[in-house]
Amino acid sequence: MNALIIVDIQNDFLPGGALAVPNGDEIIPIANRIASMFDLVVATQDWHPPDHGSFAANHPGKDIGDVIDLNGLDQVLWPVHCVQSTPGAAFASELDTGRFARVFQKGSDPAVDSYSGFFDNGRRQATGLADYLKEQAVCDVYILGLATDYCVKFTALDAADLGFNTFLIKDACRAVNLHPSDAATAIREMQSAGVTVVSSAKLSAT
Ligand code: VGL
Ligand code: ZN
Repeated sequence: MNALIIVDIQNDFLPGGALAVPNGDEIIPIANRIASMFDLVVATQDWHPPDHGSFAANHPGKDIGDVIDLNGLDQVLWPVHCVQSTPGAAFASELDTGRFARVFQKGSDPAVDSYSGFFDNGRRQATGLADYLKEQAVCDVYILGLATDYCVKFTALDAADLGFNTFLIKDACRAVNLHPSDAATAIREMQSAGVTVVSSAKLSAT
């Protein structure tokens, strides 16, 4: 069994959103086109309470982009984004969600961020995604979404670490690029961890 994991294609990560990923909207037609090629499709959804510790607004005197210690972990501070049940947290309206077998929400604990779709950044709580994929006898996972240098990267690293054959669909991801080289660095890190980089155009053959 193979599975496609669609990471965080939510309004706040699209152009015009609170934490817009440049050109993030360009990946939506690719996700829609390829979803039917997979045995199973799941999605992750960044899902923060208003008092989340990753929001700069919740740390008086701190700015977006600052790095703080949040309960023992380095934390980049972000604009308020993907607040639970707000339009910004909703999946992009153009995204075809009809084949999503399950949605795994993350980032609900105000005390810790959760970039990976599998675990929070402290690896204390699991979202249930790993157990679900194992229950469904998935061996190969293909990952696309937003953002290459955060949630996509950590989801791919955890997938590889959990023993899944892990593929990154590179042209179906976009990066935040706080530093211009972040996307390239993230892709190298994933490759070093055993993740295979593929292109959506070559997928029908898999
Ligand atoms: C993400 C920063 C903060 C992501 C989520 O989806 O990559 N990035 N929250
Ligand atoms: Zn977030």
